[in-house]
Amino acid sequence: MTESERLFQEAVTLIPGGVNSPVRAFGSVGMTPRFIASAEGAYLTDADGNRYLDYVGSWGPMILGHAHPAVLEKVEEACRKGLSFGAATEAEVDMARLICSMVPSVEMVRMVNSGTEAVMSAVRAARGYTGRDKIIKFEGCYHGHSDAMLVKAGSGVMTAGVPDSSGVPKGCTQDTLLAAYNDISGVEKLFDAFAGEIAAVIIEPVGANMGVVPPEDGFLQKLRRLCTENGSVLIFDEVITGFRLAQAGAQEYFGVEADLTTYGKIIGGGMPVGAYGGKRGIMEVVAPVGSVYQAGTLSGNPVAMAAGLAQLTFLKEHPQIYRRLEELGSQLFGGMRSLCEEMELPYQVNAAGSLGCLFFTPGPVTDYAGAKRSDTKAFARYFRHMLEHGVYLAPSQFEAMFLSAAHTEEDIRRTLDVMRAFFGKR
Ligand code: HOZ
Repeated sequence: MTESERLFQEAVTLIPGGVNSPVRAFGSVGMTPRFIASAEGAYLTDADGNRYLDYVGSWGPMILGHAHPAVLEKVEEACRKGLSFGAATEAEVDMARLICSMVPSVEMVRMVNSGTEAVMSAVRAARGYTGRDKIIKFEGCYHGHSDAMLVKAGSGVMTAGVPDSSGVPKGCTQDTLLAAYNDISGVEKLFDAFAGEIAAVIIEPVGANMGVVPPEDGFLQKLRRLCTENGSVLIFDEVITGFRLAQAGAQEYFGVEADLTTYGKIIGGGMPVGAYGGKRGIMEVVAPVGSVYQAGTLSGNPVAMAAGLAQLTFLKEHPQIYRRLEELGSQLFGGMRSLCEEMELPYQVNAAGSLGCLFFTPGPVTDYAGAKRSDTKAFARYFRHMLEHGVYLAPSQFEAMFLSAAHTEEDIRRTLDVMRAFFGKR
């Protein structure tokens, strides 16, 4: 028995499913998880000493690679000064200034501890600001696990085959209206049917929790227009795309501004952090200025701020990283497309910059229904082959591959060779 197997055997007796977040259980690929002992650059090492080329990157935040010296140094420095004060610190002001300087639509920002918390709070702020209750979300978009968002959510909810979680009272989701990703006419119909009632539209500007589903040309722009015309708040959930597709995330990449933006792990450089921010007029509804309550002892935690400040400062000072990530993305995802053509595989490679995925389905994937048509058994076989050959992918068809600045051309060549070997032997 391997050390990972031994740990998992004990874990399932102590932790539900043996993991602290469902996708990590490897359930949808019919395996048991590898327990990770350490990571550096683009590589992970498991509890048995196996090394893997990592395309998860802690689900996005390790954009500079694991254990980046610039981040580690600042974290170590901060730890020596105390781990939590539950009081205001200079680092929080620095962090807010930095985020506002990098994202034009963010004029004020509030730190929280996760993407889930950021979304929950942003939706509350939008409702408080507009005095309306209803929100529109898109099928297959994942916005964390707060009650109102667990309706046809992506990510682990999708692989678990439970589009609506139990334990969520109907009352909590009755104001969550659903639309299909990339279907603007569906959104228009909701705006007509619920005129004057919609507080916000929330979207992952690139769907990255139903596999990767980019917005079609003009889709985000049309949402922007609909929100403006109807006095509704446009919320971009940039937990995945923020500071990844560009400094100002998807808003810069696609040239559309949100009213509120939510961030997660990437702004903590790997530490547990989230934030929501946006137009001053909206953010001023948040307590203690306004009447929308939201709070937290660990919000703006000094160690987390140190990590986030180091990572975001590095990104700001090295804008060429974004060109590099685009190049790596074209090499990997372009290479995967060429492989599909060359080997006559009827599969789809969807990508946006350094995010992408392979869908095991012949038709284009533009929404949740299309993503669900993917052959998840074929994905599981592919996943197993990649893992056995040292390439660590997200253990689910409905997650993204994440590139980092630490990946190299050689890493990508090797990844494509491992893929080619899998498809060659089918
Ligand atoms: N919600 C994450 C994937 N989209 C999974 C997080 C984790 O397991 O760490």
